[in-house]
Amino acid sequence: MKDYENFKTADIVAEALIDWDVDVVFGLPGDGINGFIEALRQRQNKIKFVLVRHEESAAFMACAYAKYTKKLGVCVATSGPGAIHLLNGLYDAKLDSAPVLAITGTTYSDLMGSNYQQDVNLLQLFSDVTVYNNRINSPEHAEMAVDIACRNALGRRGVSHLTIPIDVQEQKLKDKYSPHKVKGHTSDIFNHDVIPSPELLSRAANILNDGKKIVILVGQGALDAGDEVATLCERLNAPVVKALLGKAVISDYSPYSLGGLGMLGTSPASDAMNEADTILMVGTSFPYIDYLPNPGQARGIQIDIIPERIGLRYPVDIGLVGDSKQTLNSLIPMLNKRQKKDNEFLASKQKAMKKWESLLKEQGSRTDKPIKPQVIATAVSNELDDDAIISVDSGTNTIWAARYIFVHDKMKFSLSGTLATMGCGLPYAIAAKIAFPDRQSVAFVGDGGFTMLMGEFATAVQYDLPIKVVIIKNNTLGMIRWEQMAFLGNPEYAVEFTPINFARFADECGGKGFTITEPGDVGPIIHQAMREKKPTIIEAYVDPFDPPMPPKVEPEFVKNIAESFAKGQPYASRIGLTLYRNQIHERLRGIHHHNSLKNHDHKGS
Ligand SMILES: Cc1ncc(C[n+]2csc(CCOP(=O)(O)OP(=O)(O)O)c2C)c(N)n1
Ligand SMILES: [Mg+2]
Repeated sequence: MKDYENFKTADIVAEALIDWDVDVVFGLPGDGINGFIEALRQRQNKIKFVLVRHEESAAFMACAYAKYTKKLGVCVATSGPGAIHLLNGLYDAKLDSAPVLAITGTTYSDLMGSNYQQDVNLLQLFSDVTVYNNRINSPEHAEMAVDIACRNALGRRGVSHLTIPIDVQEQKLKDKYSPHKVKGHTSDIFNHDVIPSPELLSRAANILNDGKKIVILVGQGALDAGDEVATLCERLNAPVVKALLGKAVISDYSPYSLGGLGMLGTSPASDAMNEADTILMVGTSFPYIDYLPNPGQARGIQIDIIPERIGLRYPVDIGLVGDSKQTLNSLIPMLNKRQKKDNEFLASKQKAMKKWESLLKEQGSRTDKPIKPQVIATAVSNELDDDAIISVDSGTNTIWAARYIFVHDKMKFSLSGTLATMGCGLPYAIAAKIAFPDRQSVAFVGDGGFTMLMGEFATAVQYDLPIKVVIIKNNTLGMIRWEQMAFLGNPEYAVEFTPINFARFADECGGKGFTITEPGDVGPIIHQAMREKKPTIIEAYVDPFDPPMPPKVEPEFVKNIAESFAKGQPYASRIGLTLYRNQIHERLRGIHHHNSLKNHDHKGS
């Protein structure tokens, strides 16, 4: 507790943030929030202010900062339009349970609700996205409001929002409290150590000890528990499947990893889920429930720090509410160590994984022109430092990154997992570089997503953040082209862009630009670009007709594509040729992994 007598509201808010160890704030000023900006100016040696070009980026950066550091992410915007711009990034934080605090301005308290300039009812607007949403009414109210907002964002893993009327930002604390307020009653203490009861742990251990085909599914909640997950795999001879936000939980090179699950996952991971008799979910709310075992097929145990997440996606037998690392550390000693040879299920999946990896290797080393996007992702993967941080966007680029970028266990990897919004990759990479200046920060993005917030490349230049942005350039909303054809059987519509020279854009911003068009240049250019000292863009021209194939091809997919061709798909012959060539290519090498098209049900049931 500090004595804030004569401090303005804005100063009290800034001081309270410092008490919560906030050391960076992302935002953009305006007359609705200038009082608070002045408080930050006066404390710039304690809190760094990162000026963005679009408030949506500030929210993405706060979200990514929270994801990458596990600390609270904070963003700031002015009343009305600035606050409205934050929303998409805040929803990203909400849907991926990242602790973020948004601070906005609001019009003068005696003009509120009068259709005054930039007068927007922000409490109402932010009510759906937040776990805590409040207006600071006076300096006497400020410290408590910040304490509650920070504790809620961290404790409930979501978004808190505080809005401060312009006049209130300037008011000074006079120690004039209401009759029931007690000065100094609030604190900045936060603790979230949670371990389930020994009784529940032992019931969970019994189920795991009985399992024959155990699969461990990990998500971002297990990012701190990689060592424990590896120990668990060894004890149980069980493979691990990773939700995309949990890609860095365990190395892609681990013999226990079956890679990702779902549309952008691997075929051994899907098979493992189809065959499992026991599933252990750790820190994940992986949304595609059709890729999980059928209800009743497997006994289930779920570890999650958020109680209401238990049983959300799979009818588990036991829910262990707790921190992943601590819970696993309590659970592991209760598990019987299996014989090394008692590993039939694991071994079969490891064998399938070898085949899958040789397919990826084959696809990632093709020399076609136009270049296959998989080749770019593979080359990027080869140039990553052991502790690189990779931020990905939304589109086919997500699939290439998920499959062809291999992470070691010291790396970090993130994206907009549940909201799956475009535009996040660049702001995420900037936040990563600010949080970890000595680590390589790479954004792997599509040209559509990049264009949405490309102004932030100038932010990277302004703050001298030598991030590397790899743009998969297909001049198309690539993912949508395939969705229109393969999901609905329609010809593509409204998916093509006029190209932008991104390499020149990079140079003009004061960074460095590279262009890749020749297959032979892929490795050398990416190698060189990764060593640049300036913020760098590598635009890689790729084949816009290469399909993002799911791990198993459904006949529906083929049927819909044929239908879209029949209805007049404009590039039907080029697409047909690409599909045909890809198939021939893989067949010739005898490593085609897809189940025959006759076996259409990926669940095998
Ligand atoms: C903000 C937003 N708008 C629209 C979408 C729907 N969407 C998903 S992927 C995609 C295409 C992305 O295109 P691009 O960034 O060029 O990546 P590509 O698929 O070509 O790799 C679209 C429009 C979305 N996810 N987010
Ligand atoms: Mg694209």
